[in-house]
Amino acid sequence: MMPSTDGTKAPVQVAVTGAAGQIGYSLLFRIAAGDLLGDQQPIILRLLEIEPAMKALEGVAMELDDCAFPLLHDIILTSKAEKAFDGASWCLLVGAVPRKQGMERSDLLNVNAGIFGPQGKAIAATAATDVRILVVGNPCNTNCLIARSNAPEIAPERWFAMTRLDENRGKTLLANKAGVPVGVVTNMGIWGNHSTTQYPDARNSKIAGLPTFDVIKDHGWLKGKFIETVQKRGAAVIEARGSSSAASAANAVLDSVKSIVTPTPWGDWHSLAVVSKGEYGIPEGLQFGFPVRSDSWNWEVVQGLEHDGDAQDRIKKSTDELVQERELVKALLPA
Ligand code: NAX
Repeated sequence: MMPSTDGTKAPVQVAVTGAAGQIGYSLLFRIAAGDLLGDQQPIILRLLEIEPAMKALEGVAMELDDCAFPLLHDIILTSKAEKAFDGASWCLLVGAVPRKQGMERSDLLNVNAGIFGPQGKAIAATAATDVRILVVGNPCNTNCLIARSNAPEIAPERWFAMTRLDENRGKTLLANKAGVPVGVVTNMGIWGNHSTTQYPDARNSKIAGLPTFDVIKDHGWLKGKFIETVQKRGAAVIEARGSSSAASAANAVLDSVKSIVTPTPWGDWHSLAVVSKGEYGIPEGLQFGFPVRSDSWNWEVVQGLEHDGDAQDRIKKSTDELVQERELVKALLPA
C-alpha cells in the first residue's frame, strides 16, 4: 500500500529523547518509514538531546532528510524538554545517563531521577491531551515511576516502561529450542523489573497454541538456563558487540507501541511494565512488568495466571528490587 501523501491525515507528533544515541539511530528511520503508527500516518519527529550532542543530532536529521520519507512532515531538534514534548502524542524516553565506573546503583538512580523528574513535568505541561509515554532509558521501570509521579495530571495508565525486548528474546530462545518459527510462540510474559531479576514466564507461554512445557520436554532447561539467558542477554550482546543492544531495542520500542495501539489477538498477551494496581499482590504504584492485553486504548493486566513456588520466589525478588529502587529515589518523588 502506498503511504498517504495528500495531507488529509493530520500528522502525529512523536517525541524521542536521546535521539542522537545508538537506539535513536536505529529507531528514528523506522518511525519515519511508518513502522510505528502505520504507513498511512504522517509523523512529525520532535527530537531531544543534551547540548553537547546537538551537532550529532543535526547529522541524524540530515540523514532523515536524505531519505525523503513521504510520511515525515517535519523534524524539530531541541535541547529543551518543553519544546520537545510540545503537542506530542507519543513520548519515547530513550535518553538516560549510563552507569559509569565507580557509580553506585543509588547514584545511577538519582542521576536519572534528575532527568526523568523534569521530563515528567515538561510532558504534563506541554504534551498533547492524548499523550502516551514509553520509557526505555534505564533503569526504565523506576525512571518511568519518577516521570509519572512528577506528572500527576496525566493518567497513570498512559505510562509504560519497556520489557518487550526481553519478551522477544524469550520467544526466540523457545522457538530455537523447539525447532519452530518464532512467530508461533505466544503468551510470553516478563514479570517485574527490566533487570537481571526479571522473570521470563515460559510456564504460561505457548508454542503453536500448546503449553510450552508440553512441547519442550527439557524442563530443567526451561526452569534454569532459559531464564538465566533472557536475564543476561543484554550483557551477552555487550560482550559480543562491544556496545549495548540498539537495533533490537529500537525494534522492541516499535513492537511495544504497536501492541498498545492494536487490539491484542484473542488469547494472547504482550509484556509491558505498567502501573501496579495491586494485581498478583504487587505493591500498588510500582511500574511493574506484567502480561498485558490492549483494546487499542485501554489495557488490562492478564488475570488468573498461576505460578509455582519457584516463579513466586523469582517474582518476589524482582518486586523487592523495585521496592528498594523506589525507596532510593523517595526523596525525589513528590508526596
Ligand atoms: P546512548 O548512550 O547511545 O544514547 C543515549 C543518548 O541519550 C545520548 O545521545 C545522550 O546524549 C542522550 N541523553 C542523555 N541525557 C539526556 C537528557 N537529559 N535528555 C535528552 N537526551 C539525553 O545509549 P543507547 O544505547 O541509545 O541507550 C539508551 C538507553 O536505553 C540506556 O539507558 C540503555 O540502558 C537503555 N536500554 C534499555 C533497554 C530496555 O529494554 N528497556 C534495552 C536497550 C538499552 O540498554
